[in-house]
Amino acid sequence: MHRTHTRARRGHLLAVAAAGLAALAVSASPAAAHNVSHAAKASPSSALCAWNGGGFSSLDALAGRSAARGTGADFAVREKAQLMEDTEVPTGTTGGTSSFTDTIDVYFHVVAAGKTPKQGWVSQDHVDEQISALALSLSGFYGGYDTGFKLRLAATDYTINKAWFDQATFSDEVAMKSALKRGDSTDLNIYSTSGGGYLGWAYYPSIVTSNQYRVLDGVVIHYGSMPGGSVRNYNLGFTASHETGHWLGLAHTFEKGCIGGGDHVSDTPEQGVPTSGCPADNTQDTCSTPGWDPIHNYMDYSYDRCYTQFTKGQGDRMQKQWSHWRLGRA
Ligand SMILES: [Ca+2]
Ligand SMILES: [Ca+2]
Ligand SMILES: [Zn+2]
Repeated sequence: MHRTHTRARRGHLLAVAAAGLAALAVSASPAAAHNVSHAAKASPSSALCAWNGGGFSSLDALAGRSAARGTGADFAVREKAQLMEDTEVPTGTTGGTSSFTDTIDVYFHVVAAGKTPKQGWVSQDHVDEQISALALSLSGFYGGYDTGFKLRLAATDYTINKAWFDQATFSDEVAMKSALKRGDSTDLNIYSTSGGGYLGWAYYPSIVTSNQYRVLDGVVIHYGSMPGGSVRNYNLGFTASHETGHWLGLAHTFEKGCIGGGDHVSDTPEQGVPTSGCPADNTQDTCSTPGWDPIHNYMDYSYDRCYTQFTKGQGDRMQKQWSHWRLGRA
C-alpha cells in the first residue's frame, strides 16, 4: 500500500510522496528554529542513573534485574527510562557546521509475533515510509534545522519471534540484538517490535565504547508508531525521529527541567516537564527562564503532529557526537 504523508503546518502544506528509497537526500530551507532542551530521565533510582564515563553501572543494574517494564496503554509512559547520561565530546571535535553532511546506513529489523498486521508484521512499503519520515525530519523538511544527516536503507529483514516482539525483558532485548544487529558504529539499527509497552527507546552513542553493551546500540520502536500505524497520536513515524535523536547524542528538551543546561543545547529553552499532547498555541511556558517551551521539538514528548523540528544547536551537537563516538570505530 502506498501512502502519502500530508502535514499542514503554519500555512505550509507539505506533501511527501513516500518512495522506495535507495538514498534519501532531501533538502529544505531551514525554518525558524524553535527551542529545545533535554528530558528528565525517569531514573528508577539514583543508583541506576550514574554514567560518569567510567562504566555502565545503570545497565549492569538493569541486566541484573531483568527489567520489569511498566506498560503505558495511553503512552503516558512514552519511553523506557534512559539509563545513560549523554556525554560531552572534546572541544574541537569535527562538526557543528551548516556544510556538514554524512549518510547513515540503516538496517531495519521487523520483529513480529506472526504474519498479520496486529502481530507486528509490517510491509516493505511501510518500512520505506518510516525511513522517509525519519530522513525528512533530520533534513528539516518539516521545519527546523537541516542536520546534514541523510539516510540510506541498507537492508530490511523479517523475524518471527514472540519473545523478541514482546520485548518484556532486558534479556530478550540482548538476545534479539545479538542475533540481528548489523554493521558498525556508524550504522543505525532500527527494531520494530511491540515496544514492550513503550513507544520506543534508544541509547546514547557513547555506548559503542562498551564491549559488553555495544550490542544494544540502536533504536527500538513500537511498530504502531510507524507512519499510518495503530498508535493514536503517535503514528506519523516520529518516535523513530525522537529515538534517533538520542542515538545521535541528544537528550530531552526537558532534561533537568528549569535548572537549565540539561540538554547541552543553548537554543532550546528550559522546559520544566515533558509536553503532553499538542498545546493549541505556542505559548506553553513551564520555566520562567527565557523562551517558550519547545513543544515542537522532536526531543520533547509531544504528539507526533506537534513535532516539526530539531534546532541548529541540536544539529551541531549531533554532528559532533557522530564524529567523536561513531566515526572511525569498528
Ligand atoms: Ca537547552
Ligand atoms: Ca520559559
Ligand atoms: Zn526520549
